[in-house]
Amino acid sequence: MKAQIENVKQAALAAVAAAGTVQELGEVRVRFLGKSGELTSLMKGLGALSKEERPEMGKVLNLARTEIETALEQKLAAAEEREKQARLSAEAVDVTLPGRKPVRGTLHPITQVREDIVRVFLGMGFEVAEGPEIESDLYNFQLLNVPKDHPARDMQDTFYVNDSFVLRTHTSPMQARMMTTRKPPIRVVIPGRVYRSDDDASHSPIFHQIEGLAVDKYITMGDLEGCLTAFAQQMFSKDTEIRLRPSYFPFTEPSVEVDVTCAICGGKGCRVCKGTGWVEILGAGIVNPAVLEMCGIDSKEYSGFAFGLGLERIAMIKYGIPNIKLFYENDVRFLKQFNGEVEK
Ligand code: FA5
Repeated sequence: MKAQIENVKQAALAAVAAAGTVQELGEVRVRFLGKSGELTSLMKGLGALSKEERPEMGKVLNLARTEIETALEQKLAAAEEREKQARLSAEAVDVTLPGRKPVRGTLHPITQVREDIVRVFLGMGFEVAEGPEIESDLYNFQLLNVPKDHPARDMQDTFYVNDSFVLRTHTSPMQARMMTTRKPPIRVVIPGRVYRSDDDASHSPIFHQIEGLAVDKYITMGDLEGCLTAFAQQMFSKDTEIRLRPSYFPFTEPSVEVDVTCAICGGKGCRVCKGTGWVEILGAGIVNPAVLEMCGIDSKEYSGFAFGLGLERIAMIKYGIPNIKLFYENDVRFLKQFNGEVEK
C-alpha cells in the first residue's frame, strides 16, 4: 500500500506542476483529494487493514495529503495573482480618452411656444394656472352661458364622457373655475390640452390652447387691445400690428376675432395669409356680465376681458409649418429643427 500511496502522491504532484490556471488546479484537487479522489479512495481502504498496519499507513496517507495540499496552495496563490493582474490590465480605463457626449433632446416646438407665451404674460403681471381635461358640462358650457340644447354647442364638436362630463373643448371652463373661487382682481393665463371631434391639415382632435382672463374694476376693450398688442409684438416682432374683428362667443360680449399682420410676409400678402396680409390667432372679448353674475361676481362693480388662443396655430404661423400633424408624429428630423435648449 505504501508504494501505491507514493505513486498517487507522485502523480498528484506532477499534475499540480503541469496545471497552470486556477481552474486546472481545482480539477487536480477534485481528481486526488475530492470525495472520490484517488488519495481519498486509498484512505477509505484503511479500514480493510490490520490493526497494526492501520496507524502507520494512516500517517503516510496524511503526510501525502499534506504534501499535495501544500503544493496546490502554493501554485494556486500564484495562479490567482496572475489571473487578477491579467483581468485588471484587460479592464483598465484610459482616463485620457475624450468623454462621449450624450445626445440631448430639445423641447417640443409646442412646449417652446407655450413657454414663450406664458413668459410674455408673466411679464405683464399674469399668473399661471392649470385645470382638468375631463370637465363637467357645468364649467365647459353652462357657466359660460351655453345652456343645454343651446345652438352654440355646435360651435365645438364635443367628445362626451357621459351626460354630465366632457373632454374639455376649450380652456375657457377655467375662466369659470377662477371666477367662482377667486375675488377680483384676477389676472391669469391657463395653458392646457383640449379635445374636439375635428381633423384636417390645420385642425387636430387633440390640441392646445392658452386662456387669458383679467377681471377688475374698469376693464375695457382698450385694455384687451393693449394687452394683446404687447403680446403680439413680443411673440412675433416689434412692428407686428393687430386688428379686432367682430365675432360671437356666448361667454364674451362684445366678442372679437384677433388677427396679426402675417409674420411670413410682414403684411404684404402671401400663401400663408392667403394674400390678405393678416392671420387670425385668437378669439377674445369682454367677459359677458351674465357669466360674471353666474360665477358670483358683481357685474356692476367689475368687468373683465378674456381670450383664448391655439398654441398649434401660433407655432404654425411662427415657424411657417403647413400641416398640424407634423407636431404629433415625433419625427426627430422635424423636431431637431426647433433647437430650443432644455431648461435645467
Ligand atoms: C374658443 O375655443 C374660445 N374658447 C376662445 C375664447 C376664449 C373666446 C375666451 C373668447 C374668450 P375657438 O373655437 O375659435 O374659440 O378656438 C380658439 C383657437 O383654437 C382657434 O383660433 C384655433 O387657433 C384653435 N383651434 C380650434 N380648433 C382647433 C383644432 N381642432 N385644432 C387645432 N387648433 C384649433
